[in-house]
Amino acid sequence: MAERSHRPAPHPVVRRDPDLMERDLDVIVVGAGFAGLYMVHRMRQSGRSVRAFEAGNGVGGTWFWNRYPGARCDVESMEYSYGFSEELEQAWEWTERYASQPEILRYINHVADRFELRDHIQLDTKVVFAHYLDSESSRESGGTKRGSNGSGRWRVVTDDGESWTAAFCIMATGCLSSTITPDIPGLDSFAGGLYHTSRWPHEGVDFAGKRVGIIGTGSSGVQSIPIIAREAAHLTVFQRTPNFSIPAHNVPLASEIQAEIKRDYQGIRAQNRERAAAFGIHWGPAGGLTFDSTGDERREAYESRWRMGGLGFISVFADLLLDKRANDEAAEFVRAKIHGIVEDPEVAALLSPDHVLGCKRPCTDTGYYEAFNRPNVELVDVSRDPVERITATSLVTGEREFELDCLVLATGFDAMTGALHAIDIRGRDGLTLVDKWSAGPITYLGLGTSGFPNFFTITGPGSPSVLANMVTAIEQHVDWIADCLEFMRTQGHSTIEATATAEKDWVEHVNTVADMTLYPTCNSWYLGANVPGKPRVFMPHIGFPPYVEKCEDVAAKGYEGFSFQDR
Ligand code: NA7
Repeated sequence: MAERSHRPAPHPVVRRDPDLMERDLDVIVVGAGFAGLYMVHRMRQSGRSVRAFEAGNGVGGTWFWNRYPGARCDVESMEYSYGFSEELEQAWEWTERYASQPEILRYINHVADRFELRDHIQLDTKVVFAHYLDSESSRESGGTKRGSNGSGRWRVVTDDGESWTAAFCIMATGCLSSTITPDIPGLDSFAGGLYHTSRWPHEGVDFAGKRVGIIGTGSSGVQSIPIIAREAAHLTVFQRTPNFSIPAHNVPLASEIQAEIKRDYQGIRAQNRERAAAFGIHWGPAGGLTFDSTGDERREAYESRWRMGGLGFISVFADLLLDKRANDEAAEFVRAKIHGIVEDPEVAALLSPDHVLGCKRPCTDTGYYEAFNRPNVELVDVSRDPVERITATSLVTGEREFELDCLVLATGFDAMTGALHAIDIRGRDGLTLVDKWSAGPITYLGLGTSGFPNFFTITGPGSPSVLANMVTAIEQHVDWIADCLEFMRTQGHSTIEATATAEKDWVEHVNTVADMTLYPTCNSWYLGANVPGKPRVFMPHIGFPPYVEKCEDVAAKGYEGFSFQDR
């Protein structure tokens, strides 16, 4: 059935003329979202042969797949955009304070055209495996460069059965791209429309007159619920954990604001790079430590950030994610706001989270809490009365049965490592990435991992990634990798590999920093806690500026912590 879109569609087998293809490349990039596109651009600029493989049938990554109603970025449009080209940033006009998914997708397509990247991107193609050819494994490879049998190169095989080799394999697979479909008995038997927010039908879904259920109240649920509620006859929200949401106060972007930012765009981006998450310079500085202010000052600060809207609320005071007492007070402020918006006090109580504010990524919404005042919206607490099974026509909890025409899964992602582990990646001596990371990801700077020479992850675990403005984090990684490849070329190095000592120290450092904060206190996807059986390890590095400083220092010291081999 066409509507059963939670299962990724099988990728068509595309036949290509083998004579037209260069199979031995300098660089293979996996993924063509923000990271993949910029990596391809930098490689082309440096005159390397490069090919990106992309599973989707268009570029855009996250913004290609997540087409659910209301999908919108929670970082403001003027900041969530590339800064590498002044011409691009001056030419592109954003229309809203927060860009919608269709607008971001248009922007990414514009970038692909403007920098003539499409010839180097192969769509509709999944990478099935990526194996490093050392002297043993290369015997069967058929590779032609470097060692006489292709040793020292990566062999990549795609789902159309084609095989490629390259000196470097660069993963631009995204942090939130491996979708989670919950293991609920009977899900496959549901006869109505079944949709995952991250695999939304391109033609949209007509919910008019339908009884709709939605599982999940993370960002995807929170953004889509108000819109589905307006369209559907009835919407039942199955909530396991409530999430904090701050109103976005999205508005059309005034042309004067846009022009003002463009007058000193590079300067503003530079100032943003000095901030912990690399965005939000216009929020102004955090108000110091919470309890250095009086009660009245604190209340005014919370109110002012609430009026401003969005993720800026989390940086109202500098210690929000460091001091539990400080966090409790800000969280209580948000809970009071929820009770002020939601008319039924029992529903308001159910919607009020009791975890640390910000330890799960807070949502940014338009009319989320208000949606629960509608007569056609019902909130069901499935932490108390869990979902037991799905039938052809209904969702059954321990106590009730809900007849549904459509079911939406807003159930999230196997974040940061899921997309990497979906590919059979093997390094030196056949070591698999899955085995190497069986107790959690081990990386040096989130860029490389020992045993995997010439293998890079863009915004990999151990880098700021999801705790920073993703586009800025991506540009910093791509630039670092491109500079590193240039260094190798001038020095005559053929391989680079993180050392085991450097990555061990780095993983310890990432965890030490996380343990100084309140981040590890709840079951977030930052910790992998949303995936049954996934090791509980805090994956992103907290703090963009010290991370960048470390990366620059490593490079300045001749890539300290990496080892090289020469031709
Ligand atoms: P999230 O934030 O991981 O949210 C997933 C939601 O789905 C969350 O509320 C989960 O509850 C819920 N969930 C998952 N599995 C189940 C089952 N089996 N039963 C009930 N509820 C379930 O994903 P999103 O797509 O919303 O957002 C991801 C990020 O994208 C977001 O943070 C932004 O950065 C953009 P739980 O909390 O696990 O109890």
